[in-house]
Amino acid sequence: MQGDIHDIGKNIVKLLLENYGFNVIDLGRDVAPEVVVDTVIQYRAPLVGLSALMTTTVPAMERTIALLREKTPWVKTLVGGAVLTKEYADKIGADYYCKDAMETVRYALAETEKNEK
Ligand code: B12
Repeated sequence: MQGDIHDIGKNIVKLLLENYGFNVIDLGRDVAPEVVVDTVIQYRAPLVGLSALMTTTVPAMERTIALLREKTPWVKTLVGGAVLTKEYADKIGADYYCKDAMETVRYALAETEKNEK
């Protein structure tokens, strides 16, 4: 998220998703909400993963989700990172919370199956 330079967990999530055949567009770290929205529009992405490791960067996650809801209503938001919980993810309006990389893969596979039906 904007203001957050932690990226080890995000990189692991990306690596595992790619190993399972997903095409991942990695925006790196410290990313403004508008950049996330513009990228989702450009690629018509079906799923966005957002990572926050600090309590101070969770508000930027909430802003990003709100902007995505407004501008790209089709996209599903998936959040993770050490400071998040399922309850907090629900509170900030995320579609799903994953505690680790493998859970992220399972969610992405389930979503793909749903979209193919
Ligand atoms: C490594 C580290 C750093 C490294 C980061 C290197 C890097 N390139 O990422 C460095 C030294 C640079 C760093 C800097 C800072 N850090 Co630091 N850091 C850590 C530390 C020790 C480990 C984080 C980590 O990489 N864990 C390993 C990975 C694999 O786990 P993970 O990130 O949780 O990811 C997993 C899951 O959460 C999940 N996941 C993660 N992202 C996503 C995304 C999605 C979409 C999904 C689905 C899942 C998912 O899957 C991952 C794999 O299983 C944590 C402590 C901790 N226990 O978390 C502190 C910690 C996060 N840091 C902290 C702080 C305060 C800072 C600094 C502000 C310190 C300072 N005063 O300068 C700066 C931050 C500057 C900034 N603007 O961001 C605090 C945050 C406190 C808080 N609650 O807000 C922590 C918790 C330490 C502490 N106890 O105080 N840090």
